[in-house]
Amino acid sequence: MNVQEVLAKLKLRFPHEPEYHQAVEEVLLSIEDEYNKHPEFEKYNLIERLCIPDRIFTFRINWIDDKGVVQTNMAYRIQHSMAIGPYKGGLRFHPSVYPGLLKFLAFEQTFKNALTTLPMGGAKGGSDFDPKGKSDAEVMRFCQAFMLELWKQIGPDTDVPAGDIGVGGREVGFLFGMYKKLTRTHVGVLTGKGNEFGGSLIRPEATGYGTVYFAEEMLKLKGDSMKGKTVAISGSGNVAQYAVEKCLHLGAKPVTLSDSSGYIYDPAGIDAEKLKYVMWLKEEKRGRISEYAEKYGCKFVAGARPWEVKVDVALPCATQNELDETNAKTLIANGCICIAEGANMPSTPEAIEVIQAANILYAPGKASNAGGVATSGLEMSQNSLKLSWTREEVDARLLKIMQDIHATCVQYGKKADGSIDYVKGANVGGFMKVAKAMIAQGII
Ligand code: NDP
Ligand code: 2IT
Repeated sequence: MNVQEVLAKLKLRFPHEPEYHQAVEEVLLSIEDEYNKHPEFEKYNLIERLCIPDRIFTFRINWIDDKGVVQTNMAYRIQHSMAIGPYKGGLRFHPSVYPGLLKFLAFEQTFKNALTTLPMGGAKGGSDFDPKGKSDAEVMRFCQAFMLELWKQIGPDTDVPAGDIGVGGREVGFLFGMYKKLTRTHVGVLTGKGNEFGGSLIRPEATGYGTVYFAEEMLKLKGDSMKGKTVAISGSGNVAQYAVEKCLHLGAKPVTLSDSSGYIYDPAGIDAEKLKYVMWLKEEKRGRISEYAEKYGCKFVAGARPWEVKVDVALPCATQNELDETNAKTLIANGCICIAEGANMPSTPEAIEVIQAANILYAPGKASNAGGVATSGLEMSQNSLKLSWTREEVDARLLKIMQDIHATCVQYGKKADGSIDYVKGANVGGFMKVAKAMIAQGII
């Protein structure tokens, strides 16, 4: 494989999709050496087959807002790879959603899911619908209209969506309700469901908890731990909230949170009481993080990201490309020793270069945020078994999976000086599993 040739061809074939090109380039560059050791991979044209999704569904959605106006949105489901299990991945509702964004996410998901040790393929979907400022009734009507189109393409053994940005428990509930009404089956077709109707305990916590478990594993290998560390966290949604909670469990001190308007800096630390307020603010009131600064009398920096604060550990948990080269340089100059991504592709390629050159601990999202989809996999297992496990059981399995992913990264990413290239480790580890499965199943 010649990475630049593959990329050039892909860009020509699928122009104007910068996030997709970025995700593919990162993976190809880090698997190149390993790939070229296996002539059979080239013989089966694995790279091209693995970069391009199996299929993409595109559909228009109409729904009626509270004023009686008929609204139109675009929606998509990208089924990327079914090599190792049913298509699996979240749904994103955000105005920035377009096929290129979802293609990057579905591509990443395929390798991430392979790393979890569970049998799940890769997918992603969503819509340019903006849930901000919408009433519960509007969100419900939108979700129902979305499922009215999607239901034929998904199923518990075919494709199992879940949440992502703008899609949480409320939306999954509405989507599940409509699927059930249309098919008259009560099956595990979505994950992140309510506990009363087949959801798994710990699924809401899993991505944030898993990210911090992964950071702890990286630090442990260096004889260190999260205990006593000051932590910058971006975002204030599902992943960020539970990253804060796990930091507190492990004795670390989270000091920042953010949203698309700016970040709060609370040098005293975001404790359990303040976290409870954040959960209420974001999940019930659906307010802005600046209200935290007003309530607790701390700093709110409008239009900025939290990477300028002096911390030991950084956990980007908001969105793609939210940590750039300048941010990376500032974090390192301020003594940051560990970055674990809760979000998908939050660091730009230039930032990753700076971070890796500094040789600090750095985990890419497909390794460190895999706890969310892994616990979705555990939800699927429980649905198939028609039983539910306790919090303790699911949490113990989540921890074990994060430790196993860490071990895979160490296996494939160990450098001559003994340090670990977690980007290479995660990409090669995920790729090898999918590649072997594809070869075994023939040209399909
Ligand atoms: P939520 O919708 O719960 O929260 C998203 C947070 O990120 C909000 O604080 C939001 O602020 C902020 N944000 C979103 N877009 C932007 C933007 N363009 N610029 C600045 N801030 C932004 O989503 P999640 O917490 O579920 O997801 C966060 C990240 O984690 C995403 O990258 C997602 O793909 C990834 N992830 C999620 C998993 C899950 O299980 N939920 C699993 C694995 C990864 P605002 O409200 O102002 O938009
Ligand atoms: O990016 C992700 O891994 C998710 N949004 C979770 C997907 C899932 O199916 O649980």
